[in-house]
Amino acid sequence: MKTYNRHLITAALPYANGPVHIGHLAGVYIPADIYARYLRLRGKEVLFVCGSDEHGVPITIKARQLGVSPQDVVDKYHLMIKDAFERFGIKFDIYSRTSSKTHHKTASDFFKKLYDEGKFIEKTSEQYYDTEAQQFLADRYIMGTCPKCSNESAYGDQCEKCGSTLSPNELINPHSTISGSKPVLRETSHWYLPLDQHESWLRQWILEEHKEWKVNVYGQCKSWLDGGLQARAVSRDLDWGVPVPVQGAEGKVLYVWFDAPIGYISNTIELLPNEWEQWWKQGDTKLVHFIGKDNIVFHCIVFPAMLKAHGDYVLPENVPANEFLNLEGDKISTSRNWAVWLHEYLDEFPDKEDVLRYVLCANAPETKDNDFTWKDFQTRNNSELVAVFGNFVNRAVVLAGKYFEGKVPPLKELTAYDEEVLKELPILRQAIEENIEHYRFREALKETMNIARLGNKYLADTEPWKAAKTDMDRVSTILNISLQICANCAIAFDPFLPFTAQKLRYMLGESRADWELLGESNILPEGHALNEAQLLFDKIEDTVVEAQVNKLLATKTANDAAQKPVCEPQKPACTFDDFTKLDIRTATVLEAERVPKTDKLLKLTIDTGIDKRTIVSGIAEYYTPEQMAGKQICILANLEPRKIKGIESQGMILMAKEPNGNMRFVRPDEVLANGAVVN
Ligand code: B3M
Ligand code: ZN
Repeated sequence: MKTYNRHLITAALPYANGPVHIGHLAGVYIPADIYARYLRLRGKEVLFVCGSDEHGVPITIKARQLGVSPQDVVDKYHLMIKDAFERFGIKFDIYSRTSSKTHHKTASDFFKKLYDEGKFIEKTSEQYYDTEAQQFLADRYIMGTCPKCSNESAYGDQCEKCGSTLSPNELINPHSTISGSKPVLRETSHWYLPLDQHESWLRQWILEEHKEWKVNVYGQCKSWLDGGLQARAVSRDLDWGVPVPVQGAEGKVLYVWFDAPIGYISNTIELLPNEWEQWWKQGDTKLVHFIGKDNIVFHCIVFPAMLKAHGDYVLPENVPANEFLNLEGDKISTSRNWAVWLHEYLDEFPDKEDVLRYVLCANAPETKDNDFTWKDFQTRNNSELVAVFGNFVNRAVVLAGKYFEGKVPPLKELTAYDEEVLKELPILRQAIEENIEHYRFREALKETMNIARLGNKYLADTEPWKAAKTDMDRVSTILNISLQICANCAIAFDPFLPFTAQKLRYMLGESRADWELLGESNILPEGHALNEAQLLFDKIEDTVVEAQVNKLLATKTANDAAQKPVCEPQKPACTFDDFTKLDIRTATVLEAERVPKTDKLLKLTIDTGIDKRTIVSGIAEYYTPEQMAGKQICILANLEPRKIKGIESQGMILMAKEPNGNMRFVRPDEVLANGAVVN
């Protein structure tokens, strides 16, 4: 076993384009914080690094939507995220940001070194360009019709209606969301990290040397590696990010996934300008990245390849990525506002940071996606935190107040049961340590809770309130043991529920948690003075969780309303005379052809029963000429002729338009003679 002298812990840098929600917390920040707090308690040298990820296209899109600058967007969310983490007790050693000067310099220097040493390849490709806005378009800036489901608002990288992954050249009628114009393909050159050249050492390093990585992480890496790695572009044509530090690269920035992980390094530099290299470049540093499953490839393959290409840096020892947390059965989504936002929780549930920490850890998506429900939140609070942990501690401290003037009573004679109970403590300690060290935080929390369960059961079994009538020596022993179990809780819960552990230590008259005492049965000396009992948790009523569920239901209703196409309102009234002016009749399409140089128009030759005539109709998006030929339809025959694209159109085809824009022509339910009048 390798010995490590330093533990460098990173948590994924949240995008500063929205606040943090429970999915982020359960997946990344709570486990990372537990791990860091645990190692600190064990006296290890720990550095826990994070910060906002402030580059990338989504931030520029958000800025454009709001009519502000990208800097305004990241300033707002950076502060909001940083503040919420602090209030929630996520104890980073530094929480900085990628728009900082230090980061720009670090990322730029990193790129430059690789560039100078010929570690990139340069390639030219064709990308969509907006000639009006005079800029290249990221995939997200291109919209058009989805080729799979005809959704007219599909993005260049994805259709959010049918979920297909797309590339911009698959879209029908693509247009730029910046100017609305039709984008053109234009050549551009970029730098690529040739991951294929790193494949063989990556295979050895991950697949052979890190078989202990979590199954989901190892499996994802293996399938990437087995699929064969390809060169990845590390620059983009964009005006927001770290400029590419190469002559002639104006208008290009580092790809956000190139600069973001370097943010871990920059933030360390910002905190420890003189010592950062020890943390990143000495082999006795254990580097662990906490991330969500969508970030696995970047942390296990791309970033290690960057570090290796650069040289000198340590590689991650582990990347304990989690799966996703859903909310009330649905995927958490920032854009659909389907989330429990941390800052709102903190405002709405004052002094209940630890309840959320507890529920999210107890239900963390460590091996599979999991679901957060408000009902489960309430149940875990009421029947675990209140009924077990809180109840036990409260009874022990209150009884010590009642019978022993708030002092730890002496231990008299131990029964076999007492000994059995005390023997459990070191076993539980070991189980907690084992689990934390293997990134099994749910299991670790369960074992921690087992200390409280042990105490709660011990009190219920020994019933000191009954013994008080006959045998005060027995009461003294029971309460001594109970208080020692409380003191064990005050240590073991510290990484998980830091606010509660601190409150509990105050009650026990203890100033700090000393992990080395965990498992012992004589933490509190005889005669040690306790403080007043106070409740660690209180019951959460039905009305409170119902209000939260209702808030979500309101979001759902609003989302559904936004999704559902609305029927056009009824037009103002017309008279029967108005109606009879319209000469609507059946007719048959004899021939159909596209009108050259247009996307929407068909030229139709029609038999109206009265004559044969030409009608130009904007239906080419819905019907091909082949589909129209031979079809019986209805026309407005007496519409004044007008010229369309130089062709005289004598009438109009009647079409029915659905609220989503879909159009179909109207015809009788059986074929009739042409010229039959509709009224
Ligand atoms: N901001 C992606 C995410 O939040 C990204 C993580 C960067 S870690 C270097 O999913
Ligand atoms: Zn689609």
